[in-house]
Amino acid sequence: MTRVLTFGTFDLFHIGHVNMLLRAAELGDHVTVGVSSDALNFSKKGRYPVYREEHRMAIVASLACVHEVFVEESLELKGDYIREHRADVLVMGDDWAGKFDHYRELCDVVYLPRTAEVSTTDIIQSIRDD
Ligand code: C2G
Repeated sequence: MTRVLTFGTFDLFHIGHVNMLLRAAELGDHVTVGVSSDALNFSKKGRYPVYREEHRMAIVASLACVHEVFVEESLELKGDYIREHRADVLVMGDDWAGKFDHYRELCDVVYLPRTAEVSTTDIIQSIRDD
C-alpha cells in the first residue's frame, strides 16, 4: 500500500484544493492530509483563516479521496509527520517546488502544478470589492 501525505490550509475550500487532493490520491492508496492550524497561519501570514481549524479539517475529512486528517502545527515538523504517518510520498503544490527536497531521504517528494487563476486570497479580495 502506498501512503500519500500532503499539507495545506484549505481555507474557503475551492476547486484548486479539490484538484490537488484528487491528483495526490492518484499517487497512492491512502491519503493523509495535514491541515495547518489557525496559529500556524497567523504566524505565517499575519492573519487567521476565514474558516477555523476544526471546520477546515471537517471539510477535508469529508472528501472521498481523503482517509485521514491531522492538524499541522509547524512547517518545521514535516519530517516527524512523514515518519508518524509512514508516508511513502510527500505531495506539495509547485509553489513549494524544491523546498522539501531534503525529505527525499525519508520518502518520495512530488510537486504538482497548481490550478491556475483560483486562490483563497483572490476570493477574499473579490468579496471585499463587491
Ligand atoms: N492549490 C492548488 N491550486 C490552487 C490553490 C491551491 O493546487 N489554485 C493547492 C496548494 O498547492 C496546496 C493545497 O492546494 O497543495 C492547499 O493550498 P493552501 O491552502 O493554499 O496551502 P498553503 O496555505 O500553501 O499551506 O505545510 C505547507 C502548508 O500547510 C501549505
